[in-house]
Formats: sequence, structure tokens, C-alpha cells
Amino acid sequence: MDLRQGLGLRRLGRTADEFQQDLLSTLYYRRGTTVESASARDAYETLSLTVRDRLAERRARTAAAHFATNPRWVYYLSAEYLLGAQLEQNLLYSGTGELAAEAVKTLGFTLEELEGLDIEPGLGNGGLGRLAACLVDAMATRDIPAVGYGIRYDFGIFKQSISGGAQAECPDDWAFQGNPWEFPAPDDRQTVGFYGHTEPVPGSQTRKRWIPGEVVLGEPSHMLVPGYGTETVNIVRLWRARGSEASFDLSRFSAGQYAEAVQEAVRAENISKVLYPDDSTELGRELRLKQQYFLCSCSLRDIIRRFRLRNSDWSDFADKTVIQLNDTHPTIAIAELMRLLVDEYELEWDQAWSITRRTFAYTCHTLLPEALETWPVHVFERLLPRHLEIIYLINMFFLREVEERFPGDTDRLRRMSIIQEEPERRVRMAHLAVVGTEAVNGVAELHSKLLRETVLNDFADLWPAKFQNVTNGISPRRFIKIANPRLSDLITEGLGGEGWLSDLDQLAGLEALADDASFLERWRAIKRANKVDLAAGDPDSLTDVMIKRFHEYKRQQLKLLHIITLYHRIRNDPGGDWVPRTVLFAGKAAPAYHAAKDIIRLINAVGSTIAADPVVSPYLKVVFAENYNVTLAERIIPAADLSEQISLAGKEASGTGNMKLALNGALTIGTLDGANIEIRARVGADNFFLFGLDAFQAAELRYSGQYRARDNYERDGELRAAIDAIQSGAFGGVGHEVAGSLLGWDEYLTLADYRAYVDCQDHVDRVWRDQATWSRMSVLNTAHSGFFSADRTVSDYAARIWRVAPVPVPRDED
Ligand code: PLP
Ligand code: NBG
Repeated sequence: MDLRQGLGLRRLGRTADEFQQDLLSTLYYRRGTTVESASARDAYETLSLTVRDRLAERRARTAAAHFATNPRWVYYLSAEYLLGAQLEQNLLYSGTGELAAEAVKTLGFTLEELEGLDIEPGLGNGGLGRLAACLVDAMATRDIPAVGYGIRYDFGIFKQSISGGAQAECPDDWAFQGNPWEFPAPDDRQTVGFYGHTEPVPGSQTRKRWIPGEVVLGEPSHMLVPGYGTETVNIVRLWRARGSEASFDLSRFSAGQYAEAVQEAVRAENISKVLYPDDSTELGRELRLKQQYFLCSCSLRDIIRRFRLRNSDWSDFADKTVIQLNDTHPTIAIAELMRLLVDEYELEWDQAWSITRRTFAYTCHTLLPEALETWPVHVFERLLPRHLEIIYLINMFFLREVEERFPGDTDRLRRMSIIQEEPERRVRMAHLAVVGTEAVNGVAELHSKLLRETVLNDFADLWPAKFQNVTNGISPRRFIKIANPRLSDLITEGLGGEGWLSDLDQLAGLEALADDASFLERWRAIKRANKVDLAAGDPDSLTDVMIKRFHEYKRQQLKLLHIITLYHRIRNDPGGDWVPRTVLFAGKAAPAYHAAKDIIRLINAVGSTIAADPVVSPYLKVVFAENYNVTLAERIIPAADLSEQISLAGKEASGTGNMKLALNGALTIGTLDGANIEIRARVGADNFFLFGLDAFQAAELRYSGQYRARDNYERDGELRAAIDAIQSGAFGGVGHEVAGSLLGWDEYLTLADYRAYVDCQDHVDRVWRDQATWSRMSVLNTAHSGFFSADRTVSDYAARIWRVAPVPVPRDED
């Protein structure tokens, strides 16, 4: 199939000369400049557009194949996407890396220089947003017709710097210089209402008319999401809020009230202004609910528009559409689809409900009660009056169903209701998400089990078949091929081809090389070279990394107690045979999360004390890498020897950083939490450093009422010394709050796991001394990480939740 035929379009060149011609013509006609005066920015934009054109060509073929097939589409609704830098990925996925490297020389730049200008859109907080990016990549790679919907925040996740040892935040105006990867689509804009009131519709019991008090425009743009090793190019469509023309108040303007004249437009545009930088506690701010509804309303109207391009019968809607809710953030979509079907398209309630339920599926990403979103009823009522009425109706029918199954069990009704009554009336979004969907999944086996047995157990009693597990996965293209080219080349050589990049299970073939001394030596040399590149510390030291958001449940404070313990040991025995370590932390703390920021300060204070100590510093170095993001992750992960995955068991839903590090041959020290359990099962217990309480023991200890953190302190001399040092001001007087909270309630049982952790780290040191054994374990970690490919994750969703099949896109024939 050649879509250019009849359009008079020529095929984009595949030779070096043709690529260069295209590059120059882009520079002249689209960038409007010349070779002589092209700045680095000009060259970067020009190259990006030239590469983008090649993907756009594939995109056109994809759209045609999808249109002809009229398949069931997957729509992924996510308030966050952490896409990472685009240029290098798109060079790889379009197979133009070598052509580009040659061609940009004519503009007077190297490819590396231009890649350095490629800014990552930081439209997410951490794991959840990065998962969304890995899944859209894998959907395209697996030829699944899909669109990812999100919000085009003007300001992404803040930039972090460390100033005076503490976290400082700077706004991230990520598209300030433009974003060449984006296609604006103003014709597909949507209108979204807020506030106002509802009116009955004469002659109808269920239909209502909603008269919004504020109207905002949602303008989409999309970025291309190519598949690897296939022709499919899907899109991520991001909405940006704009004031309507009517929001400019000409009469005020004429009266000289210039600021007041644009006030309404400014208010509208605030909706997509900034990403909320909290990744685990819900603030319950009205603006956040506004963002969520804005995303859902725009996306659903777009989904319906697309459905109606090819279909006319609503009874086909759920067969052609599946909408995956990425956590509870887009859950309001359930009420919005009901509103659209009942009020605007005039379907009967029952039909609308049956369509809605069959259309949605929900992924839960947490076990922390404080992260399960609820909204005060009064906020909802003001902002989305019609949706609240719909939720009440959904709840009424739902509670009837519960009552039929469990007659007289009023306690159960109270627990399961979508509306919480005490101490304040609130809408429980997770309950709405379970009631209004066909499938609910957790993101690792333990997480899914705990959801069924604890947080959502009443729902699992009612609908056992609804609950599933889909273990997370990661993109091997970005996190090994692009991030770690040296190791990728060695793997390709070892396996005799690049097939592993889209079939990661092939890595198992490396097992045959795990005892080959010369292979192990090369493996080790690559790790060392990656450490030299990272330049965080002595490349021969054990590079021990803890890179993730700062949160008490992740327990950076536990790692810190270990560091202080090593510091004391070395000081007390300067001549000892110590294993040199470089401990690298990276991660952001939510700006209002003071306890997490205190931990960052203490890390930096301890790091400075150690650096100034001539006795300890030859053996121990603490580095805090600023502004953790996908780009930085891609530099750190290939250089890591040891991966710290030390959350309190039962708290980390899955983790995906753990997978990336294991894939790159880092050995994990970890608890039986989240996906650690599955990593350990696959790489083998002998190749994983396990310690600590399991989820059951942790819960039992916490709820027994018997736990006293201080007992551990009193019992354990090294622990006492570590905490005493903090309290006595040994680290510049920093850390009293951290020590106080550990000795007090110790919410995440840090002190309970301290001894097991330190002993396990001693075991790590012993193994490290035997480099041949360490390297063998490292190879086996990589060899058995195939399961953690996001391609597998997507195949699981496709088979068990979405029930969709791939739609192959024909190749370009000439
Ligand atoms: N933040 C960034 C920038 C990441 O790249 C990742 C995953 O690699 C995460 C957060 C998630 O890390 P974790 O699974 O350790 O919480
Ligand atoms: C995070 C979990 C991680 C998990 C990612 C992706 C939220 C709310 N949840 O454990 O904490 O890996 O989601 O599933 O960000």
C-alpha cells in the first residue's frame, strides 16, 4: 500500500544523500534559516523535524491500516507521562541514527551536541508516569491500536537542585524553546464545562440538563509513539486548556482594565498550567479535580468522535473501545461517559451503564491509604454538580446489588459505598473505579494479592473474577539499548543478533555464557567503563545506588543508617580491609513533604562529613545526583553494581526502577516487596540479596501494638551509635527530625529491619570481593530479566483485560 500514490508525494529518502537533502530543505523551508547562520538550536530542531517526518510517514500508514480494520481500540487515560528524551529514541526507532550522524556534520554540529539539546517532557512524577510511557511504547511495538491521552502541562515536574545541602525547586518550563515532536491539532479542540447547575428534562426520569457556569477549551496536540521493529506509529494526545474567545472581556479592556480583561482566560489556562508534584498523598485541591475532569471530558469526546467516524450503533461502542484508567486520577471518566450517553446521546440508563462498565478497566498503583483519592462531596457538588448526581445513582444501584448478595450487612454497605459518610462526606474514587469497570488489576503479584485481601477485599468478595494481576514492565529499548550501548552490543554479540530487543526472553541465552571467563571479563570492563562515564566516584568501588522518589516508605533513611554505620566502623578501624563504596542517591521529594526533605538534608550532611574525613573518605563516598529524571536514570542505571530496593514490605506496589537495574546487571538488595519478589524468583534466590520482614510480618508487628522502635535502638550498639551521632550533631547539627521520627512511631519499621539490612550488606561486601562470582551473578540477573519487558506486560493486558489483537501495518513497498 502506498499512501503517497495519487497524492504526488515522494518517498522520503533512505540514502545518506537523500537524508541530507531532506535535512537542508527542512532547514531552509521550515526553520527559515541557512547553513551559515544555523545555531545549535536550529540544527536540533531541523534534525528533529527530519526524523519526525519519517515517523509521520509510518503514522499515515498506521492510521490507514487501523481505519480499514475498525478494531477494538485501547485508550490509555493517564494524568502523567514521563516520556523521556525523544531524539535518540526516534533515531533508533526510525533507523536513521547513522544517516543523521553524518548529515548533521554539514550543519557544523555533532549528533551528541544536538542530543544534548533534547529536553525531556517531565509530565509525570515518577514510577506511574514512566510506566505509562513504557506501556505506550510497548503497545506500538506489539501493533496494538492505541492512543494515550494526557495533559500537556506548561510546567512539568519541578527541577531539583541541592542548595546548602537542601532540596531547592525551580519551575520546569519544558517547552519554553518549543517542542519539535509535537503536532498541534486545534481543529480537534473540545469544550469542557465546570460549575453551574442542573435542570430536569421534562418527560425523563434519568436525563438532566447541565448548565455549566464556566466553559473552557481543550486544545490537543500529539506526539508520535513508534513501535520498535514494526511499522506501527501510535500517538499520545495531550490536552492544553485555553480560554474561549468570549473569555476576553473587551469592555473591561476598553475601560483600561487590562489585567481584569484577561482574568477569565488566565483562570481557564491555569487548568493545565502545572503538574501536581505529589506522587503519593492526595491534596484534595479543587484545581486537581478540575485537571482530572478536563482530561477525561476532552478525551472521551475525542474517543466518541473517533468511534463515530467508523461506527453508528452505540451497542458496538464497548466492542470497539476499551479505556484503561491509570490509577484513580481519571476515574471521573466513568461518570462523564454516563453523562454523555444519558444526557447528550439520550441512551437509557441501563444501556449506558452496561456500555460504560464493559468499556473501562482500572489499574491500581498503590497500597498507601493516603494515596487512595477521595473528594469532599461539597467540592464535587460545586464543580461537577451533574456528575455527583450520576455518582449517587450509580451508588444506589450498586448498594442494592450488595444488599441482595449480603442481606442485612449494613456494615458492609457502609464500607463499600462510593460515598464515605464519616468523618466527612467524601467521594471514594477507588470505589467508583471498581464499580464502573470490567477489570481491576494490581501491578505486581504481591500487590494484586494485597489489594484483594485488604484494601479492596469487600469488592473481591463480591466480584472475584474482576480482580487480576498484570506485573509491570519496562522498555528494553530505552533502558538498555539506548542507555547502555556497550552492554547491548556485547549481548547482541553473545546471542548472535538483536532479536532480544523485541523478544526479551531471548536474554536467557546469556546463561550459557555466565561461566565463560573471557565473557565475564568483558562484562566487567563494560560496567567499569559505564562508571567512568558517570564519574560519580572511583570506578573500582562498589557503586551502590538508590534512585527513586523520596518517600519514607521507600526508606532512604535505612540506607542512611547503613552509611553512618560504615562510617563508624571505618573510623574505629582505619587499617581494616574495607570494600570501597560509592553510594549514589537521586530522587525528588514533594515540595511540601517535609520529612522526605529532612532525609535529603541529612544525606547531604553525612556526605559532607564523610568527604571531609581523611580516614573514611578513601573508602566511602556519598553522592547526591541532582534532578533525577529519565535522562539521568539512563546514565546511572548502566553504572550501578548494587540496586537498593528496600521499601517496607507491603508498601511498594511494584517498582520499575528495580527491573531496569536488574536488566543492566546490577544485583539487588531488597525486601520481599512489590516486583522484587518476582525478580528474585526469576534471577534466582542465590543471585539476590534478600533481607527483612515480609509483608505479613510487617503488618503483624505494626498492628500487634507491641512494636517499640526504641527497643531496637537499645539492643543494638551500632544502631544506637548511628542515631546518637545524628542527635549529637555530628553531621552539622542536621537530622534531629529524622532521628526523632525513627525513635518515635517509626511508621515504616526502619529500625526493625536495620540489623537484617546491615548484616545483608556485609554479605554483599563478601561477595563483591570475589569479582568472578559477582560478575556471574550480574550476568544471570540480566539473563533472567526478560519477563520484565513492557512488551510482555502489554501482551498480558491485551489477552486478559483488553481482549484485543494486533493489527499489523503493511511495510512501505518501494
Ligand atoms: N522516576 C524516574 C525518572 C524513573 O526513571 C523511574 C523508573 O526507572 C522511577 C521514577 C520509578 O522508580 P521506582 O520504581 O524505584 O520507584
Ligand atoms: C507507583 C508505585 C510503584 C509502581 C508504579 C507503577 C504511584 C501512585 N504508584 O510501586 O508506587 O511501580 O506506580 O505501577 O505512583
